[in-house]
Amino acid sequence: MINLILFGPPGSGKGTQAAKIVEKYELLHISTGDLFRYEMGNNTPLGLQAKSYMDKGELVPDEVTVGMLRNKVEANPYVEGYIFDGFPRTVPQADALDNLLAEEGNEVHLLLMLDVPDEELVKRLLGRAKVSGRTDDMDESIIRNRIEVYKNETTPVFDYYAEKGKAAKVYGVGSIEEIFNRLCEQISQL
Ligand code: B4P
Repeated sequence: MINLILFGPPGSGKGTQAAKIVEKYELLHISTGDLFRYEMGNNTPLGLQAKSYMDKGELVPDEVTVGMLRNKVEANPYVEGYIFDGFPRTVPQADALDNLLAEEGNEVHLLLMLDVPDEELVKRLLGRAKVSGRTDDMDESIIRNRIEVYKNETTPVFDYYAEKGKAAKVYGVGSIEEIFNRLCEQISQL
């Protein structure tokens, strides 16, 4: 079993690379962003709650996010491993994930961080807005707030796993295939 976290600022290519990793390693892909968008699309109470945070570029509160993640993991016990995309985004979420996996005698094996400069992130997300219709991608000030939230609230998660010797940084600029190869090189060292 391999359990990976794909980590990085908004627009760093987590969703893009997760799709390729899932195909190669046959892992279950769990993206908290996708789960929230699914709930929003169905106008569920959880979706409406998440929307109020996502539209401003803020994080959805930990208790909401962790509860939803736990449901998804517990509904899929017989898998080759998980790739967590966009989760954990805070240290309490990282603690919750470690505890959840430990209940099954399992653990996170590696966090892979995609390192991309801010200006490239803004360019990519404004580009994605034209096709995705995502409200959180349309306004540059909201994008910049998401990047700030990442720096202030999310980067400590990298240190949390780095202290355990379970984190690697990968340069996230280049072709999708080049970046995928860099990620695979790290995974192959497990
Ligand atoms: P997410 O859905 O996780 O989305 P993201 O960070 O915006 O995007 P990602 O990094 O996956 O980018 P992608 O591959 O699509 O989060 C959205 C929101 O949900 C958060 O702001 C928050 O409110 C909430 N949320 C989610 N998880 C949460 C949690 N755990 N706790 C609290 N709140 C949470 O790539 C972006 C663009 O770049 C695409 O257009 C792509 O085509 C392009 N691209 C990709 N690779 C490229 C490359 N190599 N070169 C050029 N362009 C590239």
